[in-house]
This record gives sequence, C-alpha cells and structure tokens, in this order.
Amino acid sequence: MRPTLPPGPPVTFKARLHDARTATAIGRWLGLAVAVCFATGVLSHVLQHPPGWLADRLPSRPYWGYRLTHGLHVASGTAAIPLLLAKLWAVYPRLFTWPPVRSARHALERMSVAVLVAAAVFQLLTGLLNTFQWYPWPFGFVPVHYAVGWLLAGALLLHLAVQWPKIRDHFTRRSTGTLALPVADGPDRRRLLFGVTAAVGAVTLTTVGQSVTALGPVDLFAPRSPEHGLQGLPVNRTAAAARVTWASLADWRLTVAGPRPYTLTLDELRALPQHEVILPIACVEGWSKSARWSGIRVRDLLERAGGGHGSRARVVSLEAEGAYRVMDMGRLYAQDPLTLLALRLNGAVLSLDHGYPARIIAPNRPGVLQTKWVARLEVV
Ligand SMILES: Nc1nc2c(c(=O)[nH]1)N[C@H]1C(S)=C(S)[C@@H](COP(=O)(O)O)O[C@H]1N2
Ligand SMILES: [Mo]
Repeated sequence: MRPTLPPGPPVTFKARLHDARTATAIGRWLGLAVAVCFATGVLSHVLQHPPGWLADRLPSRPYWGYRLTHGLHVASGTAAIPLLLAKLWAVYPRLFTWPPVRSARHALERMSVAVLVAAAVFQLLTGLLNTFQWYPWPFGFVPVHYAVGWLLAGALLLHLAVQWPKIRDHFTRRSTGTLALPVADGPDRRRLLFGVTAAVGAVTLTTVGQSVTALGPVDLFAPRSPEHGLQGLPVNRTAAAARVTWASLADWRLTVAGPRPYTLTLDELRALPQHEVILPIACVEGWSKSARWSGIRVRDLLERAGGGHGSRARVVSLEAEGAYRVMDMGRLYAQDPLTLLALRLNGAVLSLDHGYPARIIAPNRPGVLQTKWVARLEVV
C-alpha cells in the first residue's frame, strides 16, 4: 500500500541519511559480507555434494579448513542481517519514487532490485533459522538455499553494474557530477554508521562463540553452545532421534566389504592398533568444536580388505533411515592418517549419542559427513 502522496512535484527524500553516500557506505560492507558468505557457502556445498570428477580431489588438509570457512559462512551471514536492515532503511524512500515507472529500462531496474531484496531476505532468514534447526517451510533447505544463493549473487552483480556511477563517485569522493554527493560527512551520518558498526559487532560477538570456542563465554544468542553436550561435545542428532538403541546394538559387528571382506567384533577392533587425533566437528548448522578422538585408521581397515592406496570408501550407518545414513569418502580423506573409525572421545568410550560403538572422524569435512553408529565400510 502506498501512503497518500501530495499531488504535484514528486516527493523527494533529501535527508542525507537516505542519500546515495549512506546507501553506498553501508552497501560496501553488506556487499563484502554477502561475497564472503556466497564463496564459503558454495565451498560448503561442494564439500558436501562434490561432483563425481572432484570427489577424489577434495583435500583433507588443512584439517581445520572447513571449520574456518563454515564459521565464516555463518558469521558473515549473521553480520549481514543488521547490515541489510540498515541498507533497506537507507534506501526505502526510493520505494515511493514517483512516477513508479519512468521507462522500460527503469521498470527492469526496479524489478531487479525487487529480486535482489527478496533473495537477500530469503537467504538470511532461512540461513538463520537453519542454525536453530527450525525448518518452517515445505521445501528442502539445502537445494533451495543453494539455488537462491546463485540468484542473489547474480542480482547483486547486476545491481553493482547499474549503480556503478554512484559507487565510483563514492570511492573517488567526487562531489560534483550527476549525483552531487555531499562533500563532508555530518555528525548524523557518522552516528548512523557508528550505530550500524556497533550492531554488527554485537551480533557477531554474541554468536561467533558457537565456533570460536575462546568466545564461548559471550556466546549469548547462538543456538548452540559448544560448551554443552555429553563428553564435552554437542550432539546434533541423538541416538533416540535416529532410533538407535542399546538393544539394536546387541550383536553389532563391523563389516568391511572389498576384495577380501571381513567382519570384526568391537573387542577385535579394540585389539587393533589405536591412533589418537585432535579434530573438530564442524556442523553445517553453525557450531564447531575440537575434540580428542581415538580409534583405527580407516586406511588400515580398507587395506586389510584389499583396498589399494587409491581406494575411496563408502560408510553405512546402522541408523535405519536418515539423510546421513550412507556417506561417501573421496580418496584423500580415506587415505589420510588422521581419518579414523573412532571408538573413543575425549578419553572415554563413545556415548550412544556420539555414535557408539564406532563413528567416523575425518579432517576438513562438514559435520554431516562424520557418520555415527557405523555398521559397514566398503572399499570403492
Ligand atoms: N548416522 C548419522 N551420523 C551423523 C548424523 C546423523 O544424522 N546420522 N548427523 C551428523 C551431524 S549433522 C553432525 S554435526 C555430527 C555431530 O556429531 P556429534 O553428535 O557427535 O557431535 O554427526 C553427524 N553424523
Ligand atoms: Mo551437523
């Protein structure tokens, strides 16, 4: 609904807080946040769903890589929320420009801004709710969030191209020309930008503790605190949710399929050479935490089944259904000495919620691929 506008000359909002300089000053930070969020998001998607030709080339090092990039994804997306609100506030008077459409070109330009705003709001909202594991929509989060990410990137590039003259003037500080940017910043604009900066700082500080454990104490608003959880580690999907019970584990055996298949009991696994690694779980929902794991190297188990150094692995959980029941592991992960079939966590036997009797822990991988309650390993 449009507010009643006085007839006659078009309404203009001359206030400097709604001018091109303010819009650009906020826009460059918003653009930076969106760029970081997009790049790290695409990376996360590729690591989770690699195309066939890439699966064996994905690097398992640095072991903290995914923890860092996905932490940046969630932090930049969170920081973008106050930036987007401020940006929309700075430019909202333009919604009411009169006449609403001046030409075909102008109509297209306005439509592209509508797409940009809708995509940005959609991405930040779905991403934020995903960190709370709350999915109040009928579509699958991952494919839609991924597709709209590309839409947002395209709409943003178009927007930058259309607005290029104003952006250039902003950075060259030209105050003449078509835009007549104000020469100096007044205290009001400085106050606004200070407020926006403070808001970004505040939301970042109070949420980033979900992955930067040193900031755990000020992690007031993140949905997960890495400090809470059995054995010093949060649980994303409990055994109860996966319908894994002690009874279903009564005659558990690990089956290793390959040219020379075999099965092992838990006692036999415990008798094999054990290795200890310190590796993080970096959940796609935003939290991450490092832990001390011990167990058997996956490459040793594969080799014993006749898998050569080029072999990759498929891991199957005894969980009956669930998106993460079957997991494929490219060659560099499968052969990395840090990749374990872990039996112990932080010095104790794995709890049922953390994947007892055996789970995967591998470097530089999304948490969703750290399969719990492993029943079967296949040489591929
Ligand atoms: N079988 C199985 N393994 C799974 C999952 C699952 O749903 N099923 N969830 C994964 C997710 S999303 C994460 S973040 C990690 C979390 O491990 P944790 O609960 O031990 O912290 O386990 C992964 N392993
Ligand atoms: Mo996760």
